[in-house]
Amino acid sequence: MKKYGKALIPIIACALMIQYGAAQNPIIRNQFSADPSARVFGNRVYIYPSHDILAAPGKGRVGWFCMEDYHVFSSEDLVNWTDHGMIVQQNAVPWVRPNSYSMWAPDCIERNGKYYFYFPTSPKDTAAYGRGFTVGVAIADKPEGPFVPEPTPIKGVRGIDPNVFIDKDGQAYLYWSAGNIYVARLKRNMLELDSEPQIVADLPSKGLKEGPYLFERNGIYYMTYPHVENKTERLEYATGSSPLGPFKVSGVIMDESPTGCWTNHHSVLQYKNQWYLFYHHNDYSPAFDKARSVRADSLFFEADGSIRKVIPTLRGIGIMPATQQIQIDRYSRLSETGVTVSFLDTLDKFSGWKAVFTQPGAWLQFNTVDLGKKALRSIAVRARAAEGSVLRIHADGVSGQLIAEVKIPAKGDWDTFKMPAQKLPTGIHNLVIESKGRAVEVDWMMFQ
Ligand code: FUB
Repeated sequence: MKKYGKALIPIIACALMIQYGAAQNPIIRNQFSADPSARVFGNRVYIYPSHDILAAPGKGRVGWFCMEDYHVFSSEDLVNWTDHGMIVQQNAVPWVRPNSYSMWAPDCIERNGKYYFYFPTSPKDTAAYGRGFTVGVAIADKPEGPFVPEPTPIKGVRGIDPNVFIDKDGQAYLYWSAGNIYVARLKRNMLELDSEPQIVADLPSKGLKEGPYLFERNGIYYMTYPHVENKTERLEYATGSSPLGPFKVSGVIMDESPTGCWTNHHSVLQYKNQWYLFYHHNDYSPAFDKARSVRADSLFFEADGSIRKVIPTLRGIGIMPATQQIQIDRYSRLSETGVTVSFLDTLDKFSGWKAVFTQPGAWLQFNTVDLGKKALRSIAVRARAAEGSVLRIHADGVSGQLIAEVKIPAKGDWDTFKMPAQKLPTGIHNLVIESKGRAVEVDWMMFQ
């Protein structure tokens, strides 16, 4: 195998690792991200997403997708995510059209200790590779890289959204999309097609289909894909008895985005006995749906192997340690009136959200918080109030055990208010924060 190599190494060596806690949706909180391909490698979940940035004059096409590189993220507890930094950059790949800002949805898979990262983008040599998109590969010895791109893209692939599946017999398949979904066998080197591409049958004949993601469970092969049945994409699946199909359209995994994001793109995995759906919405960019954010929610199968529809949540996945900042605005439930959620700073949306209580008795519930094995002693809440108020924290429901009360003086400025807490329960609980006042904003709470 010819390696293109050394040019990339300095880029990767200076990549920053950032760690932050985000059990809540969206889970990637330091940049826009989309099209998550999530994989279990060793004892961690790795996410290989696309990286949306905002176009500007001379940088991509304003009003359209703008994507110049890829990062990889990982977590062991699904709460604390590490950004391992940039792994592939458009202008460091020899065959990519420079500054094409078209590094669309990727995938990554492991074979024999090597990690193969597949990405679709625009080639500079259109005579050789055609106009539009083709798919290339970068290879690493570790899931977080460094990744070294191959000098040329895979021959014979015209399209986007590569997805790779290795069956139990060791045969690898490459899926991709170009209006329809295509499949071809891959050679054992994972770099060349080993069969003519064929259209995957029998998926819906009308409406765009893209973003294929194939997995197998109990002998059923699930071909999952975003499909425009109505106006925007929803996640659907079809089942079959072979990676090549044919497949029978079997249901909807997730309805169209409630926030109007035209695209959705996903992956499905099992980690520590629970299945998860990774997908995207436009949480940090409600007005522009080409600046998206990766989310995750639990996914369940019925006894007959069908997939129960996933309802997107703010709470997301992972058991939240009580000693980390609990972003209660990512609630599991809330009272019918008297509480809303809005951005903390509309000029810096990555600073997150706040809960705004406007009515005494209003509450938010945040599920599965781990209060630990020994009773914690105090609680801290970051809040501000225009009128003095008291926040009451209950375990397991608004009429459940009162575990702490925090006075918030009418101060006007954000501050962290700490109170000793007595008789805090241990173990995992659904916590409720209830306001006794009518003008309180809360950023987070945590126990110490
Ligand atoms: O992220 C760019 C494109 O949008 C992806 O390749 C599609 O799947 C859609 O999510």
